[in-house]
Amino acid sequence: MARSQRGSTHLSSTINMRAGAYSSTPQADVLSRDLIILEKGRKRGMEEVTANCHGGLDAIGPNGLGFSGPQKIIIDTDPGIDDTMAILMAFQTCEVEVLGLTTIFGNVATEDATRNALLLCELAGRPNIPVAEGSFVPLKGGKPRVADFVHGKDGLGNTFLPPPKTNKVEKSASEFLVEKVSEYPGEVSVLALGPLTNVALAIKRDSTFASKVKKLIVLGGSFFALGNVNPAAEANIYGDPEAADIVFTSGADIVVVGINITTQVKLTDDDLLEMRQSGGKNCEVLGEMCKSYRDWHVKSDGVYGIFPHDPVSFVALVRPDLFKYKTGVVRVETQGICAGHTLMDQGLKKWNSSNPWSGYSPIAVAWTVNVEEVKNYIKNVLMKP
Ligand SMILES: [Ca+2]
Repeated sequence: MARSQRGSTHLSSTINMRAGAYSSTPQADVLSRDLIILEKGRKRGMEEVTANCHGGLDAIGPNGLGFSGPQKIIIDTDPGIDDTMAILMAFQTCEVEVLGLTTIFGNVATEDATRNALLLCELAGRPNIPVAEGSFVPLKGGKPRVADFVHGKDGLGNTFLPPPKTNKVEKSASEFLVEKVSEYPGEVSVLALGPLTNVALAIKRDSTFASKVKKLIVLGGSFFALGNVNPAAEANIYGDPEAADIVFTSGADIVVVGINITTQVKLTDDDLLEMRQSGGKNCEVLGEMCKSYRDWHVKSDGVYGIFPHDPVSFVALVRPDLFKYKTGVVRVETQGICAGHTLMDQGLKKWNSSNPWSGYSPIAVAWTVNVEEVKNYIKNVLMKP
């Protein structure tokens, strides 16, 4: 299938620059290095990466406990700069085995999310990881909301990396999700980092999906706190409120990490500089991507640094002990000025009559976070050489 050719003129000039034609500027040096890293990633086989992973210190699990084998995950994603960080973390974490990436609109259009997902697999030296493209529109149809004003026109901070050499798989995201979860019932967790359209479509496609998925970690919503699209709504849920409501009421084993949690963890300018200078495998390219993302945080939130939303959610998957949770039924408003608002019944009151929260399975909502430990975890994984 044809991929987007948008920006091809700029891409070719970038590639020339990467070949050393303009290596006199610091940015050109960085981009040259990125190209080399990308080429290395393409050449490096998955076997080598896996061998390194399981033969090294990483064979020690969290808290120094024995490592009993990686947990299988699929990342549903709209990369996206913070998605990029979470995906690279997953590839650099031996406690997880990434079965594939599924793509969705959000930070970019779905087509661009697919291109970026393929690129990130190459960058990580995992060109064989399947990437299944997801829905181009939310469940109710219409043009999706795309946050390119936050993540750059390419979704990767306007770094305009050259196009991937690999291709997406033929299956759609929802087909891929159903297939893998059915192949390993009770073993596959899904880390959902964008609007929940693909997951909702998987639930609609297979009525047993919710019971077969091991755990669904969702980055989305804002619980008893302001949103980031407007006072009522957070971007991922706002992107497809109908899908989110289907997922949250599906009966699956769900953990939701809202921006009331993720915005407590900040990677400051000092953290970003430390990471960039660390020699971490992909820290140079991440540093380049984060420039405009950081500037947007200054403008939007007065934060001199970034909120690592997606990486925090990844930590909730691999180190759930670094969070505390409350359980309750969560519904999503799908209409009106509060469309996309997530509201949890905390169980503080016995209602006199049934209401739209009645009768659904409770889900876990991250309530508190160990800020320092989560931040250190993110930095340590990303700064691995
Ligand atoms: Ca995301």
